[in-house]
Amino acid sequence: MKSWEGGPTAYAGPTSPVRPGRTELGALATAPGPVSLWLDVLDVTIRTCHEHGRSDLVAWLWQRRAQLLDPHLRVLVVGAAKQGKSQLINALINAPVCVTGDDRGTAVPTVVRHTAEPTAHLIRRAAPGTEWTSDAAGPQDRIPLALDRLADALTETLAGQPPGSIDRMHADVGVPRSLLAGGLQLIDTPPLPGLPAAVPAALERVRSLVTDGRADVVLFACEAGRELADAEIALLADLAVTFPSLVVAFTKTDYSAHWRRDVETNRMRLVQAGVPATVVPVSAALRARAAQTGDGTLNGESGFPQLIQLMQNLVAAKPDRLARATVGMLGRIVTDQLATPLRENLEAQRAETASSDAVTRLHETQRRMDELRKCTTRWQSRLADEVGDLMSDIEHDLRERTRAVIARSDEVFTESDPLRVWDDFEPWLREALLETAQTSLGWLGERAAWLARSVAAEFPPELGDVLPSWVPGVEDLPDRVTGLDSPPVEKFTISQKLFTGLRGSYGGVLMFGLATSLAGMSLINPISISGGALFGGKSIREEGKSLLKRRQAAARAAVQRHVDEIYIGLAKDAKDSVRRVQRALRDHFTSVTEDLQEAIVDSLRTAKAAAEQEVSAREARARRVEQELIRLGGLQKQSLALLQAPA
Ligand SMILES: Nc1nc2c(ncn2[C@@H]2O[C@H](COP(=O)(O)OP(=O)(O)OP(=O)(O)O)[C@@H](O)[C@H]2O)c(=O)[nH]1
Ligand SMILES: [Mg+2]
Repeated sequence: MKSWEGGPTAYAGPTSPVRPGRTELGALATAPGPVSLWLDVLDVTIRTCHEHGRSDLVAWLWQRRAQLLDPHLRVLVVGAAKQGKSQLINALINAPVCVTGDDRGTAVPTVVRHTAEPTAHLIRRAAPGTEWTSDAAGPQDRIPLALDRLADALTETLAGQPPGSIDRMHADVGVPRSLLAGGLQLIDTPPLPGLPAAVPAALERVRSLVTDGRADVVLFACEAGRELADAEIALLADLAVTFPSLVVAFTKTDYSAHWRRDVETNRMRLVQAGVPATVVPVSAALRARAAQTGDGTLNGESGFPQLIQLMQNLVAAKPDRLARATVGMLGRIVTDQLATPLRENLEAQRAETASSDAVTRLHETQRRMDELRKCTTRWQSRLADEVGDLMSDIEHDLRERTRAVIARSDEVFTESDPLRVWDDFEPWLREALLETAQTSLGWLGERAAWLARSVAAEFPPELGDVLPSWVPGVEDLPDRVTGLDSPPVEKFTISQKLFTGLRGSYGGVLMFGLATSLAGMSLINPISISGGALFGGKSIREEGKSLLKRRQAAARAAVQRHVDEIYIGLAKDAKDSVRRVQRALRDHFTSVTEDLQEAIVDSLRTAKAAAEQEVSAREARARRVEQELIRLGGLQKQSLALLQAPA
């Protein structure tokens, strides 16, 4: 091809015909060698997206598939305003087909392609997203533009269009150029909004441009005299994810004295940002002058021969290397997008394992089982402790009460003669002992009921009322309180009194008789008889007192023995009762525990089965997800292999 071709009708060289069969998808799909390889990977990727229900990705990949099978290489020229985009295209084909100038810019995308005869139309598409092709609209929506004053004609025609319709318009320019005849199509675009200051709007716009413009290659234009802005680097980094061939053209090199230094700085920045782009410095002004003067050296200095070579290489690379690399990138992105929700799903499943209903129920049931075990130990200890306390308390109570009865009896028999008071004392004693027995055993009943409640309190409250329906009592005790016969008492009979009186008076008579005999009186005289009577009376009184004391002591001893016997009997009855209560409560609470244990074991079995079922279902789900992730990993590997395949 010539380095330049002047004017839209100046093309004289042979056009490169479109290779036969390359436009037909079927022909390419079945083509042997590398084509079928990347196409196979792409088709598997599309199928996988379909299986994952990602219709958005399917549509996107179908569009890229059709595009890759299209032999044309569509180069989308983008960038900030006034960076020389339109001039670059004009200079590439040496024809003023794109609107340029400081006073007016590009208003609608302009597709510049090869035609045998120059043509220019403004095309009104059915919808903004409709493909920018020459046949994107019917004849009534194809507005012819004057070829000799194309830029003015386009500007004027656009000015006459209803507001809001510009979004659905693009210009379609056909020129006979050998460069374009190879299948290259150049697309000029309006400036990206927000650049070079901010990236979001530009990013959104460039994404819709590459989709609607069916771009194969993106050429980003930037003036050579400045550094790429951060927003521009970010935008290029985003494009580099889906476009294996990014070209950054530094324009207007004639305008900047230090363009080489600036271009190197920008190249370094791109490398540092990880943007694999081919950097081409160009000057449209030098190219135009070279075309006018026919100066080959100047044309070389303009940088356009390198750019043309690059474009031709890309056209040649499209069916194989470029398509492979594109499919590799698409495969990597798509498999990542498909794998992300699967990985999240896997994570969520793992998180669910700890918090699932069945597992929570299982843990809760195990906790209840542990609680029941602890509770069993607690209530058994509580029962044993309380029974021990009750035994000692009841014995002590009985002992105290019977001691009080004995003390009262002692008082009675210290002051009174058992002979006289026994008939009144004996009923009192029986009554007092009966009352003691009733009070102590009644208290024992209350303590037994309290004991039952205190053992029941050791069970967790959520189990409800575990008290026995019966009240542990102390019924059917033998009647231990019996009557007490009068103890055998020594009575002071008349003959004993007479004998004691005579024995006492004998001494008195003798003593006084001997004393009075000294006075010459006989041994038996009135004085000695009086003395004898005195001594006899005293002996009778002393003997009477001594007999009373012996009776009282005998009565006290008899009462004490009697009360002790009753105490021993009552204490035995009380202890037996406590043991009976203990056995009854132990049996009751053991049966309550067994019932609870049975119920918990049942629910433990059910919860375990449910948890196991859930775990195995989850594991099966996780296995499926993992297998799918492995499959996606394999697909991604194939895609990466396409990226790394030698050119
Ligand atoms: N000196 C010099 N000026 C240039 C060169 N390329 C473009 N220009 C000038 O830069 C200005 C803008 O050029 P355009 O090609 O319209 O820039 P653009 O990026 O298409 O502008 P918009 O369409 O508004 O985004 C015009 O005045 C051009 O003449 C160049 O290589 N050298
Ligand atoms: Mg422009």
